[in-house]
Amino acid sequence: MSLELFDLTGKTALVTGGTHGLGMAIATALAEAGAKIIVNDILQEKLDKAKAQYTEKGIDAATYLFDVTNESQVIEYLQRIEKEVGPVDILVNNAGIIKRIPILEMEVEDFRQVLDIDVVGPFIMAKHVVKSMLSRKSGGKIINMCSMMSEVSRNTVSAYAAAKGGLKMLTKEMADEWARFGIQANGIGPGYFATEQTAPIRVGGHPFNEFIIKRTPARRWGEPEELAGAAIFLASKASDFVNGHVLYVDGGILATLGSHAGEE
Ligand code: NAP
Ligand code: GCO
Repeated sequence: MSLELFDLTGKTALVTGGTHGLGMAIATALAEAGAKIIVNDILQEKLDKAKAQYTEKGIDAATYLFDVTNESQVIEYLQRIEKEVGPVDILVNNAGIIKRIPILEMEVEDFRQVLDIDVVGPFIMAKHVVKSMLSRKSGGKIINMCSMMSEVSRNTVSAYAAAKGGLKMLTKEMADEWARFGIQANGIGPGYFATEQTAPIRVGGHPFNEFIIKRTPARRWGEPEELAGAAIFLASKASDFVNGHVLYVDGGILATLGSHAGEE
């Protein structure tokens, strides 16, 4: 019985922003666990490149160009996806952006854009995916990509922290409203992972790189593939009684205040 709990054969998973980074790693893991995968993006060239990369992995990924913040596009494309691929059983709200600007220097529009993509987008996506799940009485899985900033702040990422903190609470709201219908809504909270999004603070000798390595008990950045287990768990039967939980995959960051100089 045990390993069958993690088998996603016959399931269809939509990973927003799944053309690279953590989304591609998660989509790949779900595919390797048996799911049919669909990814979206807002740039056609990234979809084309990703499709070729998935094909090289032996994965037949369906790709769609739409913006998770545009409700009419989301409705249109979810209908197309249902016709062309099949109903979505697993939604991973992965699409997201960050802007690293001190509050006093941040324009309101910048703040709004981060909130729009990082928390309104997941709201729009989940609302319409769940409407289909309810109409089919199929149950389903919602996985929201939270963050260390769902729990703690750091300077210059106010909009992102407000969004990811909100996304954690939205996840709990989703769990509260939908668990009774066999739909589990949970979050994954990655620590610091090596992707395009963190490249500006990780490469080229940026001081943040040394800071975060010391701040992480595992003393390293995470690799996107290290989210596979958490993603498969929250997408599978193995988590059918897990609701409103954020599973942190952070090398131990949230477990500690950090080590002082004498304890390298
Ligand atoms: P990433 O490399 O920046 O990828 C984000 C993806 O989202 C990109 O494919 C991007 O498309 C897409 N996207 C952005 N706006 C969109 C929109 N409006 N509609 C559809 N797709 C959109 O980020 P990542 O590092 O892989 O992180 C993925 C998720 O995990 C994000 O939510 C991030 O906040 C979260 N996270 C990351 C880390 C980390 O250390 N990397 C840690 C914790 C949480 P384009 O490339 O075409 O813009
Ligand atoms: C930053 C990083 C983080 C990570 C992640 C940590 O500038 O601090 O980009 O926000 O992306 O969210 O969990």
